[in-house]
Amino acid sequence: MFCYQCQETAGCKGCTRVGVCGKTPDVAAMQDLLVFVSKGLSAVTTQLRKEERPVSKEVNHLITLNLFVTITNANFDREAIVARIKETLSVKKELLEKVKNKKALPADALWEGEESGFMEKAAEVGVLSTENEDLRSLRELITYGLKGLSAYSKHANALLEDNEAVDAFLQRALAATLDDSLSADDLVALTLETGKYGVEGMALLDQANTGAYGNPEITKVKIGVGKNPGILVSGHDLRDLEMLLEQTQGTGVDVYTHSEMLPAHYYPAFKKYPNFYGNYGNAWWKQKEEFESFQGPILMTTNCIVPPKDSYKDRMFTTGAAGYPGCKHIPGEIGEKKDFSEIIELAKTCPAPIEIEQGEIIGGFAHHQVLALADQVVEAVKSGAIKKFVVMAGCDGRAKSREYYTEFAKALPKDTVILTAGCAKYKYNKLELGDIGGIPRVLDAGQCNDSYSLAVIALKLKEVFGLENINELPIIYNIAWYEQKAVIVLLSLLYLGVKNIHLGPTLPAFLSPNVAKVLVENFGISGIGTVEEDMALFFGEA
Ligand code: FS2
Ligand code: SF4
Repeated sequence: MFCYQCQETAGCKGCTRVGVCGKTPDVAAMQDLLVFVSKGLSAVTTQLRKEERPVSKEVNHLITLNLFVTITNANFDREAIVARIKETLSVKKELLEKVKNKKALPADALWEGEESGFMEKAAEVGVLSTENEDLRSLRELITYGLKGLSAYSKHANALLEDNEAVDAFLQRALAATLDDSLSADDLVALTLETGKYGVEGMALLDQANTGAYGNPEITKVKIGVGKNPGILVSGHDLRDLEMLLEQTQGTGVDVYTHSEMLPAHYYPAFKKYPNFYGNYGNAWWKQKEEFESFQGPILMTTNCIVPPKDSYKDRMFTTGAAGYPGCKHIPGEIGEKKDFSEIIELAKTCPAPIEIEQGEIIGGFAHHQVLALADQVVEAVKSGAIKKFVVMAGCDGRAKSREYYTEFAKALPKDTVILTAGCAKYKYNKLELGDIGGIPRVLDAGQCNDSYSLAVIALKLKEVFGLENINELPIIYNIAWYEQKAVIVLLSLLYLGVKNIHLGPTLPAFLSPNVAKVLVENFGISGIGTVEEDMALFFGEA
């Protein structure tokens, strides 16, 4: 196997024996093949669109879910992945018959095969099959961005929102990674275009989430526990959470969020459920301890899954793109009502969660709420009470080097405000960093996709201050990344013209020296230093 798509890749180079995430070589092979056949299907759909033939939403959804399944920590279930490869090949075969000009298709798009030949084919089509390291780097950068975009599209689709232009681009770009005639310059241009559609994809999801559940508002979320048994919901899918909340009414079972599901508490629509208790635990990587002490069933609606311990494996469930062998998967297509009764019945037999924390945390600072406070914020900037905003969005992870983010947050001057989104916030959201004239010093916009909110806020501030360029704002970008959704967020920020982003704790292994040089020269991207060095760099003081 060879995989280097996430920040925790072995030795900052690539996982070759087994994934640091727990992905085994046979699962890695099937994920490589699923990406490959999705590229083939995308070449076919792209040609059909060129021939002005329609492509159905179901096919769009198949491709986005395929990519989502291959995101880090989403799906470890070989059988489920094999089933998706077979379905993709069968859909492709059907669509191929409708293509008039088959000669326009790359040979890879014509590949067919039986399960007995899947391992052999997978060995030919992995990341290293592109020999030139710069082309490989760009192809993978685009593919990882598209994986992130697929995740966001899929969440919007679950709320019955679609954007054909986003799907058409996603498939065109995916197919382009099979095209040997494209130069490095062509692929750089396609990388930036991926960022453009990243913004559209996040805007679509923002519209889907706020349309269905209202605009996030300032909310205090309990982090202690109640006396009832509970169900812990992790991942990012708000529609799954909604269905679970509906089905748990009157059952005596409370629902808790975990990790990236925390921001669900900020939406008005979920506040009407009396059993929506609070948030339990921290970012994804602490789940081994926290799922054990939770004592009740856990529903993983997406990544990030850590291979479960036997002590709670039989009470861990997956749904949607998520999967783990031996954990029950709750089925349900887009638009269908999922049946969570088995989880609820199990919860009734479980003890209440063991308390691991007490108190409350505050969040809900997505664009609508922050813009409602715009006068206060602008006044604080004009008076000098707020000197700088620091965007510290992104992901959390296991690496010890990520303690940098806690120390960085603690060391920030008291006249700075952190803007955050994603699970990166768990490194500092319980630190009690205080407020500036009533504005909390950590403003949590929501999940990683709500980084879109941070861009909307920046664009609005640019307008209010009458600036020409987004980079003239007093905003520092110090982003933590882990998996591929962070890649689409990064490409989206680059598309919006944001320069001098600091990315850590390490730069992606999939950036070849030449590709990294392009990003440094054109966008001023850099890594992080020590907290002391970075304080001096950003604020001129140690
Ligand atoms: Fe965190 Fe994992 Fe949100 Fe990533 S829970 S690293 O999926 O997308 O962020
Ligand atoms: Fe390694 Fe990350 Fe790939 Fe897992 S997803 S195999 S940890 S590079």
